[in-house]
Amino acid sequence: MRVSRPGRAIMACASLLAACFMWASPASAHSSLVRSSPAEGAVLPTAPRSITLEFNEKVSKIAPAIVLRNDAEAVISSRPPTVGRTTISSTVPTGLPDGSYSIVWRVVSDDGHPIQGVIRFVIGHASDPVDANEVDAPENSTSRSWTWLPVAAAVLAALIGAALVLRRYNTNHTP
Ligand SMILES: [Cu+2]
Repeated sequence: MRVSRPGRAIMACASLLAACFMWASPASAHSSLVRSSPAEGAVLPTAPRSITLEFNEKVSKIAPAIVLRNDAEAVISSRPPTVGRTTISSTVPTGLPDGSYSIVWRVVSDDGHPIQGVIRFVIGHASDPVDANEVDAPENSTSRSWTWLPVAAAVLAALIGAALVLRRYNTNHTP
């Protein structure tokens, strides 16, 4: 059967989307952050000595990252973290002044998918609260991938519909 060029393009698009869809669907299998020290939103009287993140399952040793930034977005520390079975941790430089800080972390799940997030905390008084809008960093990618899933499904359905209509059109109208 002959399929027109736009028909073929649409079908290629649809199968590409289907691949994305299938890739995204096991999102629930990703590792997720269980707890951290410092905890999100913590107000600490003194600077922490280390940062530890604990996940619900084994994490990969591939390219873990813990980056500590101050409220001016300057990188305070980006030492390569130590990787345990379900944890990553890194030491914190001494002599940190009071203020708001953010920890941007990234780790590869045991299933091979990278996950990342941001943890905000304050050293000193709570009078300088961390503004959630201040840090323009990615949220936990697990929740994000779920939000576009229905959209992808709808687009995929529309494309498959279009491809079917085009195919029927071509079948009926091919001389
Ligand atoms: Cu995964």
